[in-house]
Amino acid sequence: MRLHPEFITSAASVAQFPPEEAPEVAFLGRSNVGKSSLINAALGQKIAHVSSTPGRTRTINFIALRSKPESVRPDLVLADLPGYGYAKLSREISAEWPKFIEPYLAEREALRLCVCLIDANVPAQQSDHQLIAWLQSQDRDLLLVATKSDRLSSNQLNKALASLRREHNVGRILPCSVKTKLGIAELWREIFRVTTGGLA
Ligand SMILES: Nc1nc2c(ncn2[C@@H]2O[C@H](COP(=O)(O)OP(=O)(O)OP(=O)(O)O)[C@@H](O)[C@H]2O)c(=O)[nH]1
Ligand SMILES: [Mg+2]
Repeated sequence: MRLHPEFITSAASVAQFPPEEAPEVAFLGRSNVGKSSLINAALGQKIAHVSSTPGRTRTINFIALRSKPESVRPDLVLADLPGYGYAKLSREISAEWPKFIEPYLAEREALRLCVCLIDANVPAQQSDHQLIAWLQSQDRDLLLVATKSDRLSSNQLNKALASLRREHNVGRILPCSVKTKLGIAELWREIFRVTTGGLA
């Protein structure tokens, strides 16, 4: 199915969130982990902003997806969230988190799936662990994705995934790469699996 993406809005407060018209999927992870890149790779279009400067995404950026471009309501909405864990920005991000990011994750009824990105090349991080545990405490559906898998040999990748699964105490982590497109089809299968009903 071809989905037509359209940027909706950038929100920096709860008041700026768009109406809840379709199931939503949030992309979360530390600064520079590859959230915006994965969204673009999944859509086959450069719609989310990618930068080599960590912490570039400072707002929740909403993208509407429609199976028919003329539809008024979207069929699905993707949310690109600000990154966390980057030292230079951590104070500002921690100030923003309770203001609108935590309310989004705790209260947004349309939110069906939190795609949590972790870097396959980096050992388990406390900040990721805290977020994953907090989302679990909120009963959110999670999908853990290991990004930048192209930088590792298959042997290194298997070892890294085993260690990350153990450290984060999760049964499954989906390896992805925007370079080789590894994991992208599986990511869509997961998104459709949890959002069925919202897609005609
Ligand atoms: N090799 C490789 N590089 C990647 C991959 N995904 C992202 N990158 C690179 O990682 C950097 C950060 O990517 P972004 O998509 O901007 O990361 P982000 O998580 O959106 O970052 P913030 O918005 O700052 O939180 C860019 O230089 C990307 O080109 C991947 O699968 N493989
Ligand atoms: Mg980004």
